[in-house]
Amino acid sequence: DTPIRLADYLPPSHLVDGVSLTFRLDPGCTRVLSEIRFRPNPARTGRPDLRLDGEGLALVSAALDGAPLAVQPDATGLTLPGASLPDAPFAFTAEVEIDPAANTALEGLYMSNGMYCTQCEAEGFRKITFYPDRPDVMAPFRVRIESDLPVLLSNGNEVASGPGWAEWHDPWPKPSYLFALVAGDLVAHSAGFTTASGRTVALNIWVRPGDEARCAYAMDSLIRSMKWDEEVYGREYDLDTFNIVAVDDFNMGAMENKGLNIFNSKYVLALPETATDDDFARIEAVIAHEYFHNWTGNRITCRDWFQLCLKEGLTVFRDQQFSSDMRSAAVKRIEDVLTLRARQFREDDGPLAHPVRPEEYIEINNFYTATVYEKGAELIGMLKRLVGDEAYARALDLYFERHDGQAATIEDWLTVFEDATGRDLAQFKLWYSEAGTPRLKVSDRFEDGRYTLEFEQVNPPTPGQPVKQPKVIPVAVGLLNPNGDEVLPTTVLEMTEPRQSFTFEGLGARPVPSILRGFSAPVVLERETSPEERAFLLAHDTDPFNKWEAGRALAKDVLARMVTGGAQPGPDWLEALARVAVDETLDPAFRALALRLPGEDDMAQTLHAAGHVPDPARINAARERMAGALAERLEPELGALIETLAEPGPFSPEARAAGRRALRLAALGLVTRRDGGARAEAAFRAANNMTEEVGALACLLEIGRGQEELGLFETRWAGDRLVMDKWFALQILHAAPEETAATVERLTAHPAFDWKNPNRFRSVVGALSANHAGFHHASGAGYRLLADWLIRLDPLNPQTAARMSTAFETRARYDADRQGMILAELDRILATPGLSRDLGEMAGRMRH
Ligand code: B3K
Ligand code: ZN
Repeated sequence: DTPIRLADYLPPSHLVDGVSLTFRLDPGCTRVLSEIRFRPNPARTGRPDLRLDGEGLALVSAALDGAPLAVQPDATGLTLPGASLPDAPFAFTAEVEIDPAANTALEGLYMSNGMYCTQCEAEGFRKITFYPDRPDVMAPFRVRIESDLPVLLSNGNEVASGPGWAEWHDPWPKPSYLFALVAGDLVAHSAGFTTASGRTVALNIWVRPGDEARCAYAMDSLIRSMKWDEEVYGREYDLDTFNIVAVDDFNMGAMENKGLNIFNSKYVLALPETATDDDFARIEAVIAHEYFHNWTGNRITCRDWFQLCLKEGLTVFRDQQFSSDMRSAAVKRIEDVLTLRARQFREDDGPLAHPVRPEEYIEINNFYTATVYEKGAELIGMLKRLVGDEAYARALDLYFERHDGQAATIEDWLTVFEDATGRDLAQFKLWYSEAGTPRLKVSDRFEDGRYTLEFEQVNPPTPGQPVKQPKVIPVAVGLLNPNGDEVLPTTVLEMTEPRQSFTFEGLGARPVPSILRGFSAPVVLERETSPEERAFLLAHDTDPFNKWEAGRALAKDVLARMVTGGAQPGPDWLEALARVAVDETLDPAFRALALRLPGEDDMAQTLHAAGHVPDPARINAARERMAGALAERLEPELGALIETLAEPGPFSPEARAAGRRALRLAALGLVTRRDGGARAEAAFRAANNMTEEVGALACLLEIGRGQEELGLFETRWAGDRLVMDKWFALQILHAAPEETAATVERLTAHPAFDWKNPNRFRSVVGALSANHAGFHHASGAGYRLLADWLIRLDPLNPQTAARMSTAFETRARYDADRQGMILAELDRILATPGLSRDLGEMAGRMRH
């Protein structure tokens, strides 16, 4: 498979003025009739060929301006020779046959529980009909759907319907990847929204009959998102209808198709009894994310797939802003940084590292990564910090004004900021082109009231990029005096050189620095800091992120010493944490985050970066001892915490109540290590919401108990797919390292293990690699099992198989035995006959 390169970009040979599609739906044999009105692109000369993408299509007939065409498609499409095409607008019509029932890859038109649905991003439209399936070809679509199913949906507004058919028109020119069609026996949870300019919009969330009572939270999130985008970005919705459909079989979270978002049902359906607080928070974020794409992604789309971060980084940034406004900004920032480090720093550290704007790919679906999304969002955050809030708002207005209706590039985006602010962003652009996480080393000195911070940035090599240039790094800094008062409020230092120092005058005593406040840049901060200083910042820092970070760093230092030297957790950390745990002036959600111990994968990454070879079993054992010591130290306080945090009255999904539940469950987890599970058993039985039911069960499983509760849970929830996904995942996530692989084997033999359903597959096979010590068990059983399942899934669903193969990306951290076993599994995958381009690319990159 040959790579596609950014440098090879050519504008399309032809533009499309309009598309009409007719679908005669049938599970095994759907007919798709298309009429595409082409016009030569004035930006291209010399009568170039017109290439239409098409895969797995049985061509019935084709015609050009009504005259039958004898064309022979090849494996990936068909070419209409330029010399044979009119030098003026013309219509290409075709009729093709496709088989949605046989489509297990869940890309293109497929079926899920008797319902038809589509997924076209990135290149699924070519599995529906012949078309220039590239995002820089934008056109208005008309769609006619013929089917006996009661609900027939497509993009835009419904313009006509009758028994067995419906017609839709989307007036907004869009690329084919935003096309969508749904047909099924569905019911709607409906509401209305009036935009700022007075347009009324019908809102519908379409679900399977029986699920309509589970849509209220998603609808509420949608309405809040619509309002927020008007208030904060001045962006209104632009159609008469906004439809969301929940689908059980879906490769990812959701899809922003114009006016017809299609969602994995886990990001729509929620009741207090079935969804946890984390589920509610994710529903809110994903609903917002897809809605926000209407402007950042749909009205302004990407010129080509190398520009993916143009829409994804910006839209993630916007959904993060929204969630911080709806919830606690401090807690949201901490959670986002935890995810960034766990997924993106990990990616940047291994063989899959790539720039936020990659320069080549084999399969574009492999580039919907933490780097493009989460690091992409960090770049927007840095840009905003560098230019200031007011200039950011002006630049965004200019971006919407200048590029509405266009397929744009990162250059366009940065030019908007340069024009709006007069700033040169040439150096900033390196963040888009160079992969890897910069290391920021800091040292300081104090003389005669002058305090100097000295920074050095190191940009480590990544695959294909041995040498890097210095980046512009916004470093938000504050200074505290020794009694804990802030003597310098947050100030953004702009680092542009490899080495740079900043001096602060007129200080009475040596200050304690709080560096990289709010995590102002996606870098690894390296600074020798004493436990006392960390404890001081945990107690006094006014920046909530750095306050948490100080506790985190303290815990990681302790855990690292325990793993490498077998030490016991010292009183510094225990006392500092005990104070936070009972400090009623702090948000319970923050206290819960402070009590969460560093994850095992995170520790392995940290130890590896510090020059050690991480031993997963030792990390697991040390973390257990650490939790045990914390439980012992906090024992006198835990009972009261659990009592006082109990929420009286009906369940509320809002952040305040969720934070209290999170702290209460953190305390329950610790108490369970002291009381043998008595309180967790009682909490499980008393639970009236899924957060506490599953939380209490996890506490029991963590100490090797909970078998009876697992049985009760299964009996209660056997009919609920989303809840049963939790039942599967929990047992694997909390299995002892030596039992993890066996647990997976047992559960994959369970009759409810429907491995063709991506959610269920992820809840079992994904949970395997999320259990660090279990997956990396010295026997290699975890590696073998994962490879077995990837090889089995690949022919059916290459996208999901490829995504889950990233469990192997951390190979280089471990000892020679483990590395050898991982390599053997990658080789076994690569030797599989008929391996997909998706999994082949991933395994190949990880092999080298
Ligand atoms: N744009 C989609 C992701 C499509 C993934 C294709 N493999 C969802 C989102 O980011 O909003
Ligand atoms: Zn997105």
